[in-house]
Amino acid sequence: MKKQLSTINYQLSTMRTIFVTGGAGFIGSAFIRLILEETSDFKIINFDALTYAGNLENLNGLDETRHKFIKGDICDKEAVLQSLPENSEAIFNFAAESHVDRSIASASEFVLTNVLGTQILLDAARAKNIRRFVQISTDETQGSLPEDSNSYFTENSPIQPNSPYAASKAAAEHFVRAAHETFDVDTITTRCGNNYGQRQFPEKLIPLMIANAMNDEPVPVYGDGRNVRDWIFVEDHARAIWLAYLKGKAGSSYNIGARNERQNIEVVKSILDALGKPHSLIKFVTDRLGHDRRYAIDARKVETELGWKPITTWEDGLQKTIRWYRENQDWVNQIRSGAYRDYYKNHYGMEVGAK
Ligand code: NAD
Ligand code: TDX
Repeated sequence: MKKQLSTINYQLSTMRTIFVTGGAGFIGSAFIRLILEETSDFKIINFDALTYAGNLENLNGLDETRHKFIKGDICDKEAVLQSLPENSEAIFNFAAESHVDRSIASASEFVLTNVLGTQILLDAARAKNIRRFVQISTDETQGSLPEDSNSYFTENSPIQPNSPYAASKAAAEHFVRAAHETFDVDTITTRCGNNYGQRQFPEKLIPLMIANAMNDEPVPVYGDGRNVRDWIFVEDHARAIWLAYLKGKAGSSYNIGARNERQNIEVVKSILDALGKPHSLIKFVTDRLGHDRRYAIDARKVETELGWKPITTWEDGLQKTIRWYRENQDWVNQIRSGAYRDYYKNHYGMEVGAK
């Protein structure tokens, strides 16, 4: 026993610390799992405010000798400074208000967390001499692409956000750039397309459709259902972020995508088919305001400069995702009660989860 403990102490002392914000959410928790599984010399401080989207169950089973959870808000400067160890290897900023529809209903929380919170972390990175700052951004900061064209978002596409969510993430990108240009903070910005996979909060398209369809409830499709999103399995995104951290050039941005464009209606039909549910569950509903038509990412830079390629195909990823939701109905049902039902009724004018 004594020997084991001394080995652990030795490991901790030689380990390097990374500070992950928003690690109790969908992508942050997948990222933490990946780092704990695929590296042996990094320990993680996971700093998360546990908003409606954060869930400690997303962290079940993690190696507690290498993962420490701290409940805290990135807008709380003192809490950030207290929790962030001096000379840490990196900050990975996943923490955000992340849902476009909620930003249309009320944008202030998005400005606070996504903009002010990012600036507080940038200041903390300077104060604590952090080696690298990785900002997890989104393709949505680059606006919307025309349909049926060969246009793609590249790292040089203009930043022209359309939703309040995207505007807040774009503002954060600008502050990250400013920290690099003005203070020489070593920054990396990643811009990814639409993620799907295990543990995604069922307000986003894919988990919402799975949860409703599993319960034989209508699946709401906005507008004509022909908006296009470029889908990537969450673990492939997490791997790209890690490579961008390890190999990226200071001050650079990296657009991450798996070359997997799909119309929403096609995605929804695939989910219903996989679950053996009828297409009659599809209910076309009022379109989202300012609904971006198409996102599509040119991934050549991450592929060539970082040597990254997605591993999971759309077919495998969707199957894995659906299997996870089927096997974790308690996780889903816990979320689809209380505040979620109020949100759903208010947004869609329909009830879910009431059985
Ligand atoms: P999510 O909503 O599932 O998780 C966000 C997490 O951040 C939650 O755990 C929440 O508790 C935490 N959080 C929110 N406000 C906080 C605050 N003030 N302080 C500390 N923690 C706070 O989001 P996600 O889908 O995992 O997205 C993670 C990041 O990736 C976001 O920055 C998002 O903009 C970006 N992104 C998401 C996608 C996608 O498809 N989901 C695609 C590209 C980029
Ligand atoms: O009920 C729905 N019906 C519907 O048709 C919902 C929730 C969505 N949709 C449509 C809107 C979009 O065209 O599906 C598409 C995907 O919607 P979301 O899952 O809300 O994602 P999106 O708006 O594309 O933004 C996502 O990708 C980029 C994430 O939410 C962001 O956090 C990320 O930055």
